[in-house]
Amino acid sequence: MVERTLGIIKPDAVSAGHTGRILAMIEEARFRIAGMKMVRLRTEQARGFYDVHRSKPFFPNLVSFMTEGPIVVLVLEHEDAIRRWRDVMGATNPTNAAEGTIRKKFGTNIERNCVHGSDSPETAAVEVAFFFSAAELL
Ligand code: FUP
Repeated sequence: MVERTLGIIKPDAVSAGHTGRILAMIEEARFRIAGMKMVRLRTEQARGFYDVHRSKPFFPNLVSFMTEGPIVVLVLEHEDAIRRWRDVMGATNPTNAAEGTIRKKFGTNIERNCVHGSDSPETAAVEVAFFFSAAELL
């Protein structure tokens, strides 16, 4: 089934100049890019986006990291896109990520792990709508 998922190239990867190489890996994995923009999250937006983690000890660091610079948000389309994008990203902790994954290549640690991906159809729908109107998806 063709699905859409939300991907984010996080501030660490954008500022390090890895955007182009990550986009190349996305295209090599044959995702169709249905939406793409660069934004800088404000604190309240980052808090809202990661609301599910609000009570976690890492939440304040996560919010300050995600607001420290521009991010690239993407809507990626493919059969089984949610799982496929998580496979291409690799494990949350880059240390545990498989060889050849984006997080293995470009992630620094579990907090600065270079990319985000939705984890279910429900969160994908919410996360895509968080950043994109229907008219912005092509
Ligand atoms: P993932 O779906 O792989 O992005 O992982 P999670 O939803 O578990 O975590 C979301 C983000 O919270 C991670 F990308 C980074 C951050 N995080 C931490 O900073 N510390 C942790 O121990 C776990 C997650």
